[in-house]
Amino acid sequence: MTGEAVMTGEAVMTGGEVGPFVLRGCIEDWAASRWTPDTLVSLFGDQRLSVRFGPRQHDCGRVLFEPQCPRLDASLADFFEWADGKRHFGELRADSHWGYVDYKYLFDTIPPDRLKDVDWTAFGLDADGTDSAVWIGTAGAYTPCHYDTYGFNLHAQLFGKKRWLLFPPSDDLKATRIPYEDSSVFSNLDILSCPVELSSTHPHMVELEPGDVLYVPPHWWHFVQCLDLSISVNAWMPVAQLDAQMRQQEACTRMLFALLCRNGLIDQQSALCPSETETVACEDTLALLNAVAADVDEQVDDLTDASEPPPAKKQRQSDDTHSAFVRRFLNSTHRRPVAVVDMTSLKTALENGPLHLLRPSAPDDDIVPTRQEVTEQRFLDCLLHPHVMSALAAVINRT
Ligand SMILES: O=C(O)CCC(=O)C(=O)O
Repeated sequence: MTGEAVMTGEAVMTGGEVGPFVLRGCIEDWAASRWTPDTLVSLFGDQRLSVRFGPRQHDCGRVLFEPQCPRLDASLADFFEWADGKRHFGELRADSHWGYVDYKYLFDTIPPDRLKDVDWTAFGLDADGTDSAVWIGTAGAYTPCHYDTYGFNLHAQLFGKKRWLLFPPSDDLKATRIPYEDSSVFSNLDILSCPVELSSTHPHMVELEPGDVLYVPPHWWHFVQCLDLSISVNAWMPVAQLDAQMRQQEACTRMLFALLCRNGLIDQQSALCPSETETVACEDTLALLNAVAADVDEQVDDLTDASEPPPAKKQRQSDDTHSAFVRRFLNSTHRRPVAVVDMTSLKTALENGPLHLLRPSAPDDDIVPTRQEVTEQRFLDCLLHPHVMSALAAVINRT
């Protein structure tokens, strides 16, 4: 896909026709491109960071969501010593577990004068380390499959390698809102075991190497895994119109979630993601629902009709960081599209490690997807499904 012809309407908004791509050779000027574990130890000092752990043997069929992982606080120096097998954290040993210092905002963790080590201006974005999160993981560490509700994402690999599996928003990856987070929607599929449900999806796979920057279009599902000791940073950048709509749908989800918790149908403590630090209360959420409705009123409703935008709409589109970014790199020689991968190659890649996959004893060759029984959990997943929230928001906007 080339040229400006496609850069209108929903394709611009969602990255739909463009798909994920890697930019190579664009961060050589970043001081952060020379970051090593030693650099990070000196930047982070003695502060203690929450580390997430998981087993190096994976039980196929079971998604290990973040709230189910053991966590403990450690300094980065202790974490890297643990990764080298020079110390243990109780039962947690580097030969049986992976460890992940995940999703840490740089403005919270490194000295302010070093935030400029990360510099997104070369990408046409007004952002540096202040807007970025860092991810430091040992081989096998992963983030379960999810999509981000807001914005588009740039993820820069600084040290080691990371494998990304991406799926377009139109693929049905069995969304669940439990664990609940305002900014991510998780998949109920255990991607590591390459379940049969993936045969009707469109997996795109790439292994990022130091210096690579991955563009993740809005709402693309992703499963991300460190292949060896890995350091990366990312920034989520806004997509104005889409984000306003999503804020409303997220407020609807939050309201329903709060109602279900209040009535004892969901246990809030075990259902919340670690990033949700506050209790979700109906009263606060109603206020939020009203505040975001005002935002949506200000945005253009119809994302599809952009072939001849009226002047006001044109102005808003040219202001949009996302369309500017995609236009800038569409024909760039630095750009490498991320390719679709067939099921056999996907399965082989996942079986080659870094985790040891424990499959149930029955061979899975003749497994065909069966209609899922409607359990209480599944009913809740359906009730809170993003499609339902989108319909609910549309009804609210009409009334
Ligand atoms: O690197 C990871 O483990 C997850 C990153 C991620 O989900 C993101 O950048 O949106």
